Amino acid sequence: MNAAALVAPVRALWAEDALLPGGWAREVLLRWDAAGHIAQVEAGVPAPAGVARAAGPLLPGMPNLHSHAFQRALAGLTELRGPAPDSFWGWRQRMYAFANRITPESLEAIAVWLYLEMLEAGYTSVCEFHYLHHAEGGKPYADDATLSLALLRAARRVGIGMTLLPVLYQRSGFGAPPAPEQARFILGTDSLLALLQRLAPVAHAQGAALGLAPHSLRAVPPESLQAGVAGLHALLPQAPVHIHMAEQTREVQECLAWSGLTPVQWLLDHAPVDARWCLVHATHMTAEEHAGAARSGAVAGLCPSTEANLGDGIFDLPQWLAHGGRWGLGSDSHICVNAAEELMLLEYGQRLQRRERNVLGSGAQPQVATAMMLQAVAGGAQAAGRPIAGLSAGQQADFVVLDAAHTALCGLPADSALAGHVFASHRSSAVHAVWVAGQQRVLPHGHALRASARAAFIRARRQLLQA
Ligand code: NGQ
Ligand code: ZN
Repeated sequence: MNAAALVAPVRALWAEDALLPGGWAREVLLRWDAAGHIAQVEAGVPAPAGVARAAGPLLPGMPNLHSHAFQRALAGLTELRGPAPDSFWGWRQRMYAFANRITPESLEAIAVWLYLEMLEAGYTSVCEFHYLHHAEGGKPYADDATLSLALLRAARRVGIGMTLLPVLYQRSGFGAPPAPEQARFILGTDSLLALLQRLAPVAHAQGAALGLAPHSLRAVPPESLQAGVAGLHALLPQAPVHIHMAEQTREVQECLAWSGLTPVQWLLDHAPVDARWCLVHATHMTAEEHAGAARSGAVAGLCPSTEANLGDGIFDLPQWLAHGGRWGLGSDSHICVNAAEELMLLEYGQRLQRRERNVLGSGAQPQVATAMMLQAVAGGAQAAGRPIAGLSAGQQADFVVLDAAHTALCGLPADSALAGHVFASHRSSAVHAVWVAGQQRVLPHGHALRASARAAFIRARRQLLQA
């Protein structure tokens, strides 16, 4: 054996329990290649000498399918009531005021910290729904890619996977011109396609994917939606398309008044919706819309903590699943950055509404946390347009090791340990270690950049609040 072979990294991990796409398996050996892709997953093998043993159950990394990174620095600043009842629309005004102060430097500092928090909480990739294109006041930067590049750089610095979705935004409401506070978001369809072309080599070099996000039917006129999606798929045939849908009942009413159709129905009738699409917050749908949208193959993007925080309503996930619908998780406004907590909230919303228990379990997978995690990973990977669909050969080696010694998990069989992690471990995370593309990014004491990233985030937020 030569010296190089002796120091070659061991690209393997053995776990007593691992959550594979088909369910829990015992004594699992995971091997990956130099590019960070899983080469082999073998169950029922004794721990080989020289291979590290996981400190607890091995889980697939969770894709985060919906993020507006800058909003992390707004968390905590909008939880106060005025004289009138507050709503999503009041929050949005505060959010706009905050968005209009963001600089390239503050955006990068916020995103670095946010993505680090995501990694520490079990998310291994993020779809960034990015609509801040211009400088303060709406003045274009010399390069339209300035803030997009800041986000890609942030992802690369902390080692999280990314799908960057530059946003098409052209209207303040159905048929209405943009408002002054939206000036930073406005980009012509051709400029957006040029931006994607400009970003393609940078994204490719770091293993990131690109897609397009028509912001919403409110914000994008039909001809731009059509041209944007066609242009995207001419450039990148498999690229994902994400859009905000039917989050608030008011927008459903406005869409009806504008077109005679509810938003999801309008989209299904006017756009080539298929498995490349992700419908974010398709909260308010009729029975026909559930059936039609699920049949299209599109992923439903669910953001339980943000949807609760903004008073949106509760997505009817059992109805969606009954039609074979796929779904994934987003942390959206980042009022909560914790994959386990989102799963808990998702199930609890269903329980509270139906006055039942264990709503998202099934005959095939009675363990609710296990069922939710497998579905969210599969749907999240589809929405991301990246090979991150869990622990199987060919997928990226993105995984999370739980701490078997955490009090909420200790002594439990693996499927119950995952339930302990999802329902009972909060504010003292049971995440022990996190790997992305075969590289360990989170150690038992956190991410290597934790102290500096935290300090930079706090500094950036302080400056934004003084601005
Ligand atoms: C956003 N967020 O783009 O950040 C939106 C609010 C809007 C959520 N929908 C703005 N949660 O929808 O017009
Ligand atoms: Zn959103």
